[in-house]
Amino acid sequence: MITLYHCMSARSFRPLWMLEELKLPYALVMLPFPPRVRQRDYLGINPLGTIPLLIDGSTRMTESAAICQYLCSRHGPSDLGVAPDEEGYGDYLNYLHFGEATLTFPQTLVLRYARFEPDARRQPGVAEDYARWFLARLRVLEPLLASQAYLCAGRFTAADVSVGYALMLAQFLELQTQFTPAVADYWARLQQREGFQAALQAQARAALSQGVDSVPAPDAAPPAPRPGTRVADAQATPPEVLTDPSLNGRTDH
Ligand SMILES: N[C@@H](CCC(=O)N[C@@H](CS)C(=O)NCC(=O)O)C(=O)O
Repeated sequence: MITLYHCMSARSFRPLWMLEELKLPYALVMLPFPPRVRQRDYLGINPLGTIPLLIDGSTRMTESAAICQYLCSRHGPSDLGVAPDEEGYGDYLNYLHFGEATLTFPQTLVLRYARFEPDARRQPGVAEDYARWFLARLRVLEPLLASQAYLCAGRFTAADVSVGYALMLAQFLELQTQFTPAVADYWARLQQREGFQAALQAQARAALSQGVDSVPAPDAAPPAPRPGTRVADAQATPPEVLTDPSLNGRTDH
C-alpha cells in the first residue's frame, strides 16, 4: 500500500491529486504545518521535515514532481505519463519540473517574507519582487495555453498536475487575479477535473478523521517563537534548526 504524508494544500497535493487521477489505493497521513515544528516525531521518519513523503514498499520519495512521474510510470501505464518515444516527451519532463523549480520556488519566498516570518523579519519588498518574478515566468505559458488545452502531448498529464499546483498556490497568495486569460481558463479547467476535486475531498476527510487542523498550509499561522528567542532570530523555525547549517534555518512552504 502506498502511504503519502501530507499537509493541507501543500506541495504534497501534487502526489495526492495524481493518486486520485490514477485511482490507486493509498493511505493518507495528515500532518500539521510545518511538521518540523508542529509534529517533531515526523523528523524520525523524514529528517528533512518536509512534505511530501511517499512510501511505496522500499521506495521513499520527497520530491513532489518526481513522485508524480514515479506514480504514473511505476503504477501505469497511464496516459498521465508521456513515454520517451512519444512526440511530447521533452516538453513533458520540462513542464513537470517547470511547475516546481520555476513556478513554485519564487512563490515560497513570497510566502516566507509576507506570511511565515514574524512581523519584525517580514520583507514586503522581497515578497513583491518574487510575486512579480513568478507572474513574469508564468506569462510564458500564455501563448501555449491560448492554442491548446494542456501543456503537452495533446492531453492532460502529470506535467499539468505539477504546474496546476503552482497555480493553486498562487491562488492562496491571491495572485490569480493577475493570471493572463488563457492561464486563468486553464486553471479553471484543471479545478473541474474529477481527480482534483477528489483530492480536495480526500484531504478534508482525512484531516477531520485524524484530528488535524484543516487550515491550508499557505494560510497557516507561523508557530510562536520559543521563549528566549531573540526577535531578530525568531523565524517559524525552532532555534536548533536555525543553527543546523544543512537546513540553513529555512522554513519553506
Ligand atoms: N522540492 C520539494 C519541496 C518540499 C517542501 O519544501 N515542502 C514544503 C511544503 S510545500 C515543506 O515541507 N515545508 C516545511 C518546512 O520547510 O519545514 C517538493 O517539490 O516536494
